[in-house]
Amino acid sequence: MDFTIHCFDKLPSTNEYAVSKAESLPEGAVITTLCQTNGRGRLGRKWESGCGGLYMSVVLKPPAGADIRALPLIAGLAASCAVEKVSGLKAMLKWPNDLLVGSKKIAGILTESKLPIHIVCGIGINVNGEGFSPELGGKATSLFIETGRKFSVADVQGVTLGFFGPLYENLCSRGFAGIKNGYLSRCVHVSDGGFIKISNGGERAEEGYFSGITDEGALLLSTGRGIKTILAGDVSLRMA
Ligand code: BT5
Repeated sequence: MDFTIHCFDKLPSTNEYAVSKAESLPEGAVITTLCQTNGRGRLGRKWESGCGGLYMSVVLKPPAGADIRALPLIAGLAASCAVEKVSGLKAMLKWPNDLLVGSKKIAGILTESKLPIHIVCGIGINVNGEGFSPELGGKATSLFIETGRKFSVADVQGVTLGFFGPLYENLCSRGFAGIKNGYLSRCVHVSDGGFIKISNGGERAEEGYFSGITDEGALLLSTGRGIKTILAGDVSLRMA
């Protein structure tokens, strides 16, 4: 897949920009900026976006019939592979798409679509940030904080896209089943005892043990009342 990079000094949000222009931009257009003034997280949350981080949104136009429900998972996988390649750090994946180093978040993914055929995949990686606001309560980290080294954000971007392109093409043509083992090999739930709590907006939280990922990218949770298939939600980790 060919990527065309559109680079800005400052934007409110690369996702917001890419979603608003998705119709006229070709597949593979990448919107990137040095900092965001209104970086978005999921469910209306904020993404802290000071200078020195990677903020990019990729415009995707998947072929009709492609099952891309696992897109956030493969974007997380690409980011995890890239973090390891550039820094040697093993960033583990917390379903569906957070990247953690230890218990701290180093990257996040936000997929948004305006129309069913235009999907924007936003990737934020904390690269050279030296600190975060107190609101994050010490729960965020960066490549710099973890290694004491500064990195070229452009390199981190290029390496991330280098992993993302083939994974996305694979997902479109063959689905998530063949990628799943790669995801699981970096999945924190497999290695941490597997006890998790899932909240989903106003709905009652579910608790249970991680029991796998489906071929579509949903999480299987083993609860006292059987195995539940979780399609979306926020996962908190709790060691068993
Ligand atoms: C995410 O949301 O993790 C999705 C983040 C996506 C950011 C990218 S940057 C490029 C593109 N353009 C955008 O506007 N967004 C995307 P969520 O799972 O809802 O996590 C948000 C939560 O993470 C916040 O409520 C904070 O607790 C925490 N947080 C905020 N900024 C952070 C940061 N820089 N590093 C680590 N944690 C952060």
